[in-house]
Amino acid sequence: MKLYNFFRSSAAFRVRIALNLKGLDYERISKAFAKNEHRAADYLALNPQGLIPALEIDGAVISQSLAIIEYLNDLNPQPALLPADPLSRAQVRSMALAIACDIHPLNNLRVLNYLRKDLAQNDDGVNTWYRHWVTEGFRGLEQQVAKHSSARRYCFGDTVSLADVCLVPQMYNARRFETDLTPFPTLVAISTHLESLPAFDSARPEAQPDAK
Ligand SMILES: N[C@@H](CCC(=O)N[C@@H](CS)C(=O)NCC(=O)O)C(=O)O
Repeated sequence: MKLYNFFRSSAAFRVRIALNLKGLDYERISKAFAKNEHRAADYLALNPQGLIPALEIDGAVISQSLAIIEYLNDLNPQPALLPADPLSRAQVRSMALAIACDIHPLNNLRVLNYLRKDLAQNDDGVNTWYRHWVTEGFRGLEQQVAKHSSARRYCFGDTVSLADVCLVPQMYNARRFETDLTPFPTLVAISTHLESLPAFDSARPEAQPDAK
């Protein structure tokens, strides 16, 4: 398996966590954003969406981190990243998608670059935008997770799930942009616990070979 990866990519961070949880070996192929390597013709030929990550596996290429993780989960069922019963599955996906569809895309690099370059926003404007959308998304998620977490160790129940895999990278980015996290004690407690687990710790950006 080859993971088209960049240490800074939080969507790739999700996939790295899932690969670690499943104990799977993979080759990392770094695509540096600063050099626009994710927009180069060779990568676009593999992933026309031009975003990181993509996984090459058995001659196929899969883009979109959640599609990759669900595929890995189908092939390697343990530990299960989605619960068995349909309602619980939907609730875990609801949390994961609140991050992956409602927070992350608004704060992606290309969005921040557009704000900065095309709409002439300075750092202050860009950072305010970033924090606004994390805060907005975390507000609902905090309540959702508080309802479903058993002991503030995992987002749903008392086992690791797709929601946890999405939470930690988003929390990492929220901290990087100095978002005030005091309104989100449940999310902070869960993320702190998860970050102590080896599968999460070794997936963090600073632990990647291409981190500068
Ligand atoms: N929904 C996609 C998002 C992928 C994505 O936006 N990746 C970011 C890095 S986290 C990226 O490639 N950004 C490059 C850019 O914005 O130019 C997924 O979950 O894989």
